Amino acid sequence: MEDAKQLEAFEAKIASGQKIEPKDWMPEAYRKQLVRMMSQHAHSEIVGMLPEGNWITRAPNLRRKAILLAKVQDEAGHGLYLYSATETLGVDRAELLAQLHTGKAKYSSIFNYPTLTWADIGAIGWLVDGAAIMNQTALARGSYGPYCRAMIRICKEESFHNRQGYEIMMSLAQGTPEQKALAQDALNRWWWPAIMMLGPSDDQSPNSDQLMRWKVKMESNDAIRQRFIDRTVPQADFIGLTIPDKDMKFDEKTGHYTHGPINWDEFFDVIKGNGPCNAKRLKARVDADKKGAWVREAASAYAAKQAKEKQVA
Ligand code: FAQ
Repeated sequence: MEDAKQLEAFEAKIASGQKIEPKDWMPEAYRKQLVRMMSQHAHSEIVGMLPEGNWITRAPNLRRKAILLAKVQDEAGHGLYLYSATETLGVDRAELLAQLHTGKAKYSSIFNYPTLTWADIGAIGWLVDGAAIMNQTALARGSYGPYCRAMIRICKEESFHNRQGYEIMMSLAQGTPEQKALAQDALNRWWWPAIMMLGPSDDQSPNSDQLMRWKVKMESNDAIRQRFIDRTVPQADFIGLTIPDKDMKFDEKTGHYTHGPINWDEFFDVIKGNGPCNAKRLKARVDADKKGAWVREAASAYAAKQAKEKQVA
């Protein structure tokens, strides 16, 4: 079959709601887009362990520590499913990690902000995992089988992460005035970065058209952002916290919240590497890779020895 016919069959399959699987024919642009997006997603999960990992030794009690440990381990698991899913597209994990370590590959802007207080752990679960779920439940309905299947499990775990974060915020908001102030301060610092992590506005999103045509993305960045805002503002009201946006109001006519201007200069600056923690995050990943090299070598040597013994037996 020549390419035009293959493309037609591929697009018809997507239009009929069937999944594309690794051995199916796919246009090179589809494969490249998936590798870009899925590997950036995998890197985000792994880099995303760092801001919360910062508080494991300082969690306020044993229950909170156990929950946070479990959450951070879940994020490592998400990274692993996503690297494996990306490998089904014929790319090597070492190559993807090299792209992260040399700064060629992006990871989510949100993880370049610092976690200054315990309340930030609540804000991350509530807002960052909350935004991630909005985005990922849409991605789970997409066209590439291995990515969608990874999303289903990831979303279930993110749902627990989201609730534990909201529960931390609720406890602080109902606590002493100082505790409530900590929660408000965390909301003030994480609100706008969480809004931005859902990607640039649709008119500045060069990848969206192609990704939506091929049902990798099921909804635009702005549509998901609006849904996240509509769901989150009442949650803030419920626990007595204030969204740091003086223009935020509910529009009775549309049934949606309208919001003030988003500082896209800040977003583009962060993704260019100039956020408050970019250098620190990248260094932590590069150092971890170097420190873990002997483990990978030992595991490979052991696997080679086992294979040899099996051959002899
Ligand atoms: N950060 O054309 P678009 C999580 C880049 S997981 C950095 O709109 P696209 C769980 C984009 O790559 C969070 N860069 O791009 C967790 C592109 O540059 P490129 C990660 C960004 O792909 C919680 C350029 O801007 N989730 O949080 C960002 O159509 C707690 C133009 O943008 C995913 O990765 C950004 N925020 O839409 C873990 C989900 N936004 O590559 C630990 C999968 C955009 O052309 C702790 N990804 N850029 O040079 C997606 O859904 C999409 O890739 C978007 C961006 C929506 C993120």
